[in-house]
Amino acid sequence: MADIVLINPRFEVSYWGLEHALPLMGKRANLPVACLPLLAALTPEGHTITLIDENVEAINWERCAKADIVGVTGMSVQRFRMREILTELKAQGVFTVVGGPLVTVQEDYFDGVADVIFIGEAEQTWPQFLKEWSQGLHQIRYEQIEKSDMALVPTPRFDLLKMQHYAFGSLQFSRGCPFQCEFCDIIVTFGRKPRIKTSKQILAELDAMLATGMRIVFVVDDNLIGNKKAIKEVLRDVVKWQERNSYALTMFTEASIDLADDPELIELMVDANFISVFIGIESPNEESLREAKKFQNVRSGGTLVEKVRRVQDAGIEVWCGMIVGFDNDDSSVFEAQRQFLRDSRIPMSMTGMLYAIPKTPLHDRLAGEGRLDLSDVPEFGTNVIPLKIGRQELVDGYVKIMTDLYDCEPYFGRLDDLYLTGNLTMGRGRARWWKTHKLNKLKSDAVFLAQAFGLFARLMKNVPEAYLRKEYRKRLWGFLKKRQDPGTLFSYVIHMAQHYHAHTMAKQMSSGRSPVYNSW
Ligand code: B12
Ligand code: SF4
Repeated sequence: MADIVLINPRFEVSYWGLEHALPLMGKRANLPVACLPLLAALTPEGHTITLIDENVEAINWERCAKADIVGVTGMSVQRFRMREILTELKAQGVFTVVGGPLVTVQEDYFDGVADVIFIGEAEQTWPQFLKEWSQGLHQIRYEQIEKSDMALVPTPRFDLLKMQHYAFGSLQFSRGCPFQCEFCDIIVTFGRKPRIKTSKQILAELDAMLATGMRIVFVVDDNLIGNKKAIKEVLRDVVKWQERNSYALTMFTEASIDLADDPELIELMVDANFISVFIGIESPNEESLREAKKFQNVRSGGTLVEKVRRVQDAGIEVWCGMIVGFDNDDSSVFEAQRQFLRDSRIPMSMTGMLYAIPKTPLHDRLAGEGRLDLSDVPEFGTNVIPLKIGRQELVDGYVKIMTDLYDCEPYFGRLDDLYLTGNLTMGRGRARWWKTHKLNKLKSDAVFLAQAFGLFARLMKNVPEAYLRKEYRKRLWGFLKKRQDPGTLFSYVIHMAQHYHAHTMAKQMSSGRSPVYNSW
């Protein structure tokens, strides 16, 4: 039987990492990576398992040295640290394994630094490896060919995480996405057939999450609505669960834009207490969307702005991913992107330069055209050599967009347009239920108020720049004059912390104090 340690390495700065905001929020990481507690749950009884998230605690090398197996996970923004950790462990003679999103698309990156690599999902291969390892018969490479049956995925071992250090929790309902975006590695790894857990499993996970004390949860699905019929069934059960548990969990997730075409689905998400959704919009340039095979974004049923507004009007805030540097993008793309985000009232946009992830159709195409920069740290921030814009112009335009988007005036302009002029009303399902459960409402309002003012006080104490503190005070006052709902207030103050992160990141990039961080 093995003594196992699993490590999630330190992240580099990224848009969603919130690294600049986390200390202000009193947290060490945004959320726990979902694979660690899941791999622990997939580990057969008899083995011992310890989870280390380097984002919340330092690696205990002595502990690792005593382990029989040390596993490392990671995505692109952890690649240097992944290699460092594996190299250090190897030097100590530790038996190491590596898996996760990065090694799955770039296995040669780990040549010689790990004893065993795992490609793709590991619901079958992880227990298989442990069995073979116990018999001294393990292989050096495991690739799960069949996609995991989600109905068999166990409840993750949230109890092994130090949950108090995370801003949010993470849960997974489904995997896969039916679309075919050319740049996307998710469908390469998880396939285009959405697979979903049963309601029973999902409710058990909600119970387990509740038991950790975490109240805001990211549902880490690639596309929550990949199978609309199936997710509607699950959401009906989640709504009942929320009612039984006094709407204890607030959720946000990722979905495709066709959500806007299905009012019943939006309503169910609202009733289940989803308050925000991340949508890959990528570009207002239709030619670029077609080029990227993002056909769902150019379907009839209204413009992209109208679709975003439909989701917002129902009470779900939209966050988005945007990309510059498609073959059909010329110099006008930067202003078009700014204009689109203004019109659609999206405060939080992860804008990035197109990146060709290995194993994707985009990577194959550009390799064939000789348009890939193969360096591990491309000089211009992306490995794509653009067609209609120069490389320097692309990176300058990207940094300028980020700076403009997260300047105070444009950012709070979009936010206030949505929250104050647009009167975004999140949590309508919860509000309906509270009408007949007034005591629960009072309790919940008190918690939201305490959290909102607690976070605001932290911002006032810890944000070093006086001009930002002044701006945040002005904006809070502007908000309170128009709206007093405690839940929305808390969300508004969270947006200040998110602003601090993105604003700082953009400023550091534009002044050359940090490298250019792309979205990959
Ligand atoms: C939810 C999500 C997020 C969330 C949560 C991130 C987090 N910290 O957990 C948010 C929105 C915050 C986010 C942010 C980012 N993300 Co993200 N995210 C995802 C998404 C959609 C799901 C990840 C997930 O939780 N899956 C569920 C778990 C259970 O699956 P899994 O980790 O793959 O684990 C399975 C296997 O891989 C395997 N496995 C994993 N590790 C190991 C280790 C061992 C030893 C073994 C044996 C097996 C194994 O076993 C598991 C069970 O089958 C993925 C897409 C995807 N499907 O991978 C992108 C993805 C991982 N994100 C990505 C990126 C780039 C980012 C950002 C850098 C973007 C940015 N610029 O801000 C940031 C990083 C922020 C950070 N510091 O956390 C990329 C990574 C690219 C790559 N191939 O490396 C992905 C693949 C999306 C994409 N194509 O762009 N992300
Ligand atoms: S919609 Fe998102 S997850 Fe689905 S294929 Fe496109 S980029 Fe990938």
